[in-house]
Amino acid sequence: MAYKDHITGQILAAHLLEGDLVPGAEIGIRIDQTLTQDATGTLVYLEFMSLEVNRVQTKLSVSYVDHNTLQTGRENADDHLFLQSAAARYGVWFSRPGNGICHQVHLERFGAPGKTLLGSDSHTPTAGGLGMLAIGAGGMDVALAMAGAPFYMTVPRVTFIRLTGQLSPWVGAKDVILHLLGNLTVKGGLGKIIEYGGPAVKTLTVPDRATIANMGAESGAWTSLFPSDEVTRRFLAAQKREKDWTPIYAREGAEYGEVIEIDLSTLIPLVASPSSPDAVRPVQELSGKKVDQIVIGSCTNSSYHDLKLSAQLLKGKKVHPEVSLVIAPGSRQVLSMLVRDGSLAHMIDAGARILEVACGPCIGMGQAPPTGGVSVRTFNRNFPGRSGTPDAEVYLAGPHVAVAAALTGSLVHPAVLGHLPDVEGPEKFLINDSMIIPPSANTHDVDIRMGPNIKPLPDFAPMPDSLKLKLLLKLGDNITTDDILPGGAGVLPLRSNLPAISLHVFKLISPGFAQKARAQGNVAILGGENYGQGSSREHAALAPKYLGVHAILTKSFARLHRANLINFGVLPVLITDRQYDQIEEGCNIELVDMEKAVAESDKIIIKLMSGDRELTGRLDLSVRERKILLAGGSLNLHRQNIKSRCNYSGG
Ligand code: MIC
Ligand code: SF4
Repeated sequence: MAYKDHITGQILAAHLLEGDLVPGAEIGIRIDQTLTQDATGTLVYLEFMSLEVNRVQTKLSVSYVDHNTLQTGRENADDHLFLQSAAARYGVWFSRPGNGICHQVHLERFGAPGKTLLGSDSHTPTAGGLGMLAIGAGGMDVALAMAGAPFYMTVPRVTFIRLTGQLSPWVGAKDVILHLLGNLTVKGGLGKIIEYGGPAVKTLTVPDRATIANMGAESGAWTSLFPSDEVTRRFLAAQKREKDWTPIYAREGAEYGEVIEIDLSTLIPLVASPSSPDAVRPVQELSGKKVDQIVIGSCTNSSYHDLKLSAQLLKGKKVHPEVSLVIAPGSRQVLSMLVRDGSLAHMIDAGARILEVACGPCIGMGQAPPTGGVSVRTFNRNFPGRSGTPDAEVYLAGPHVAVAAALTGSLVHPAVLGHLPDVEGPEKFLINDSMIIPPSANTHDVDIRMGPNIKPLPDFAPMPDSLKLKLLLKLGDNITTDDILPGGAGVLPLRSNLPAISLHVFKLISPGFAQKARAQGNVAILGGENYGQGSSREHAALAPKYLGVHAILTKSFARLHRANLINFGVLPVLITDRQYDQIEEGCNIELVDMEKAVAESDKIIIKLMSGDRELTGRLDLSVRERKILLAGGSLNLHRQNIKSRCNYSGG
């Protein structure tokens, strides 16, 4: 069957546990590896604990600490101890704070071609640069995979990106993915896997491929995949992991849903302008625009190659006096190598401010730009407010453009820098895994340490027969999870404390929402296209649910957020453009015979109380999803399953 000929099909077929490989059908696949990061990980481990499984069932599970590393109070430090002790208790590898960003470290030390990886972070697809099927998911789905359950997904359509030509000087991998995002937009990848091939793939290094796969997440795609070839083998060998290499190519005659050709020679330096990763423009069109801040780092562009290149471009020069240049290397391996080869000295001498290896400014953990400031970042997201400064203008770019802006004080074509240094990948990376604690064989007597900020998971009731709801918010298209529940140094430390974090729901776009929802009790939200794009944070579903949000009515959902809503028993209802226009903010609605509709129908009656009109919403749900919703969420369903198992064995 043709679906098995592309790389996607080959890996899915080798991991298929349930269902058929027919695009659009639901399948369950075996997960080989999982990764969690601290900001989503505390919930994952609380969820895993409630599954009552003694030890992770995957081949490898890693818990990283990279997001909440700013310790302005005890909360983050307490969470780190919780995560470290939970890892020790359940047989999970633990990457200590200071070891690096999960995706960068996973690429360096654990990722392997042909395997499956499920991560509680939307940029898990970074490992697709190695030919690994790497998918971002909500924490509950990762906890279940750790417990040995299949991961359920709809069989994606596969888009083939055929790369030809060769990148010109001053153009990098970031420009490839920005170019693609400009065409696809932030919803163009929904329901798809983006697979790369063609004669130019071999000209891209694994870190280049990882940059492209990383930011493919911004298109809404399930993931992105590169072949595993000689370049992959060399990268793994340089990481002393050649044994993990296996070749993977699409077979002759593989059929794709769509083919897009990109001639790399035609690409030019690009930026994504405020405030969406698909608002892509040639940097030259913005030439002369003054900038206040440059940040180089994040899981998109913080590899050794990108930072060595930045250092070479900065060497012997000075940062523009009106610009703050901030650099956060992606991992301790990267930083250590930059120290040894002298790159760090070039950065410091040029005036760069060096941060610890972590997500840092990418998730608003420090380095907010000044009021109305212009910041150029080598990151993957520039959603409004994400930088910590609501009116800042954030541009996304690759390291060439970022360094050129840091030195000249303006957005310019990086060729103004004159000489382009030749930066080759190292023959060997520096290997030192001392900050990664391996799991031990005997884990039973490990105590799990829970600080006072870590609150238990809530109990939710099963789905009621019908529900009367106040439609508290009417929103537009492409609402992000940062809009729903912002990041930043003030909010992130509350990720383990649902009552406290729920007070921040929608605070940037509708101040006072939390209080109003609480007072109201039963609430619905109306959205446009692509509701919930962005992060995997299940808090963006769980915290609204905690406040009483029981249904989201919208034209379409982002894949990850939709799964999180279902996992927490929030009903996703699809509506048409016309229906969207007919529903007003503040109105009262009734979801008539909701329980019956979820059990057996693809439709649900939405009664508009004023004017007594009825609309018919659409329920696009699998049998499995219906069961979860009826139980009041995934946790309830699994608790019920555990109970019936115990009753059975007890009886
Ligand atoms: C992000 O880049 O938005 C994050 C922060 O890494 C999130 C995860 C989170 O919210 O903790 C993601 O991408 O999933
Ligand atoms: Fe961290 Fe930013 Fe990457 Fe998210 S996108 S994992 S916050 S570096």
